[in-house]
Amino acid sequence: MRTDTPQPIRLADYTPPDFLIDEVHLDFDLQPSATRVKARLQIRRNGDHNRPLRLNGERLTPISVALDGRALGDSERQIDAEFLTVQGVPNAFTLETEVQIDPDGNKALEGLYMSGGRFCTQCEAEGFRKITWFADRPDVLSRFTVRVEGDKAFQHLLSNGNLIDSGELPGGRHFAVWNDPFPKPCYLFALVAGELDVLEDSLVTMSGRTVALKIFVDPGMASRAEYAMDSLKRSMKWDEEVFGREYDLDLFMIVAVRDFNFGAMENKGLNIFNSSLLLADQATATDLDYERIEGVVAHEYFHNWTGDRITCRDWFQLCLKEGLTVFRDQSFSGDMRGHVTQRIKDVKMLRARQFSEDAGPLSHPVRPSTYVKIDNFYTATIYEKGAEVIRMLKLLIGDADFRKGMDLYFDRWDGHATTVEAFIQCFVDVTGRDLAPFFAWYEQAGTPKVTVEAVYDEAAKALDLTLTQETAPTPGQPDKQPLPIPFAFGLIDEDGRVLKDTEVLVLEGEKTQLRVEGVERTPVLSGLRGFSAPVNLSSDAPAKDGYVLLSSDPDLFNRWEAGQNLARDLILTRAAGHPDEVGEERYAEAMGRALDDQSAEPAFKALLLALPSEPDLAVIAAPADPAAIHEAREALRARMAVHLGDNLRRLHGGLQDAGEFSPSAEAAGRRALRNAALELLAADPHADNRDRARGHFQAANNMTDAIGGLTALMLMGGDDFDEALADFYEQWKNEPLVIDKWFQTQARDPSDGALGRVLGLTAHPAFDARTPNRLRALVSTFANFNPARFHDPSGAGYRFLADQILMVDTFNPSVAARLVEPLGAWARYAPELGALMRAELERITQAPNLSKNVYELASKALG
Ligand code: B3K
Ligand code: ZN
Repeated sequence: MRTDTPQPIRLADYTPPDFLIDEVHLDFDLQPSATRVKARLQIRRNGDHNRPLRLNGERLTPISVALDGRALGDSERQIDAEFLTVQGVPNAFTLETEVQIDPDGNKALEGLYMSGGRFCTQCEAEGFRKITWFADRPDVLSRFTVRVEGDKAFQHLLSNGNLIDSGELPGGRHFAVWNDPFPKPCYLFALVAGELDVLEDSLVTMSGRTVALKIFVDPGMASRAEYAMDSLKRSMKWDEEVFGREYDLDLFMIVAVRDFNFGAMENKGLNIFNSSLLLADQATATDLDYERIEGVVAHEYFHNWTGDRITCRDWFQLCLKEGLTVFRDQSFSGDMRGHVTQRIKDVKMLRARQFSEDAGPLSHPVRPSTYVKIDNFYTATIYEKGAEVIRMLKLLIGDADFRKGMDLYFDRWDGHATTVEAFIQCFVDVTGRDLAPFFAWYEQAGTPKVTVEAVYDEAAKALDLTLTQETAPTPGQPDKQPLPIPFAFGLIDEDGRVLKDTEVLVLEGEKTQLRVEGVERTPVLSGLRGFSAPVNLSSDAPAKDGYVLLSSDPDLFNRWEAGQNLARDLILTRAAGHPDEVGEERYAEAMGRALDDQSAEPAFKALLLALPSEPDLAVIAAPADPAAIHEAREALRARMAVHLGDNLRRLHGGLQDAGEFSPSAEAAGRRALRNAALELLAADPHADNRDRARGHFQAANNMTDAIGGLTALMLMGGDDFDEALADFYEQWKNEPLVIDKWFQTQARDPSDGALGRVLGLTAHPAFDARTPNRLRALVSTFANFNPARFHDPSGAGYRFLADQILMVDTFNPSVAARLVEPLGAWARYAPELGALMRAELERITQAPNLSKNVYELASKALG
């Protein structure tokens, strides 16, 4: 057990830095287990005080400290596990330090570490302090010059900015010097050294400057970076066209590494990516991989303005860069791939990750006011809900004023570290509106529930709408205030004809009433169109209205939503022991009509066909019985598979692509529908469907179809699946990113024996918990996406997760902490399950030497 309770950090305690560091010169002498780092810092006192200089530093072996050229003796500086402190410093001075670090022994993957024999860094949020002593906080902005020296085996020596010098040295060594002219906080520092292949290209910016673009990857992999390069160029042009933002350096580099704690990192001019979000080709990447690569390349690139040029004053303002940048990447992806399907995918993700977070003990506001470990706050709330807040702002003030406000923000805050208040003030200044009520979206946690009642007055040809909002208490916030909720709605009649085009009604108080005049026929309300606010909508409309919306709503998002709501009700009714067989048939029939609709795109139909996921259903059905939900969902799938069998087989056969592979959204949409049809057919596992799945798997000429086939075989189970798994492994055993998919597929297997298989896989020679991708492929996929087996009544699934958390925590606390959340949902499950989940959380909090990261989440999860 931890003997000290980690102390929270509070937004209210923010004070400006005591010292500023204008210039930083770093000198790296690279050795895998004994790297020397010299730092020369030009420091000045900030404000009128005489406090000592205190710099962050952890896991550093001190070599020397000198002030204005004079070495400091032991009594003149204090060094402890977290700080270097120097008393009585002048108002302006140069501090020179030298430390030694051990990149090879760094398995937490924060600071400077080795991945695949290469040096790389990860400094956000607080990794720079593991490289050298520094004011490791985002509001200290410095100009960096970095000299990197190493053995020539480390062929490329990279850091931020522009290369200003390089050359050979005696003894088989070489060096490079980099200068970044843009002041930046140290969390944006990056260094990479190693043998890499490079894919090169260039782009002429809006003002006519030529920017060199380089993507560095494992030797032999350059062709797999082509899609990322194409995405980068499209992102750069898009940011010019849509936000007027031009790239600022002469060089933009991306490096792909295998060992990375999360997706990617926006270091100035030198983005570092998890290779799973960068490398793609037809044979090894799925369409989902392509889609993510496009989105994440854009995201990290967009950070150049929203994050790098303008950064956060403190880590409480994280959504200032993250929510805004997610909003920007979602807008980009929508422009690239279609706004309806993009919106559906974004909302699915929001519900799956953020709504469930908000419904549990880890619920927190988009801008939290306290944290223990900032690493724990890179959450769906900061990112996804943070993006929703920007989206609502744009809807409320309109596109033109949104753009004006953004322009003002870029103008006013370029080169600074700032706050969410300062951001919102820009929109107040351009619109003259009072956005104080809107600000509550940043400070109040929880998902509002909006209830709508619609009463049609036939005689008066008017519809009376009554909308109420309510947000349940969340930890630390017992009382909730009403929020301004943009509610986009329209009306159609029972034959699907438009009665009223979309209007945005803003719900201000707890209750909002509106009389819509001139409604000629009995209307069907299409509410919360396009998911205009991140809320749960509940209405008393009958199921027949849902069918009207499903077939005819001009708002395609709501068409999809209507299908999801109908399916959800049918599944939950059956899970509660009251199957509505007539309703299920009706649903299957309606889906058949939707599939036949020639005007709808395949990508949209694929989304329509997928039933709400089991985790999403469990959030709604509290207290949830995962086994009952799984069975009920499978029953509906089976009914659809039987009812739509001919239709699905026809689709599956007809959508086969004969031509050359293309990763385009359109081709991906056809593959998505074909694989969705097959996945549904797997719910009716007769010989013909089995043959079809086997044939699909064996004939696959791209990874999307291979995984689609493998998944269908997994759902049908039996020898076919075992054989396919063995073949797949044999074929791909030398491709780590593909083997991750092999682990993922088994982790998702909901069949009875799957838990034993998952437990056994941790002993597989290809399993390595030190590689975050591999760990997540098995453990996180299992805990998050396989509720039927994770919630095994024996508690073995929970025990497995807790064991993995404790084991990983000994070397990589931030990755271990990200595994805690599934256990945190204990209160939403049946009491017997909840008690077993709690017991594992308790076991975790009592473990010796637990990290602050895991302690914070596990103890909060216990409530
Ligand atoms: N800014 C990084 C996330 C850093 C996570 C640190 N624990 C990636 C991104 O959001 O673009
Ligand atoms: Zn980001």
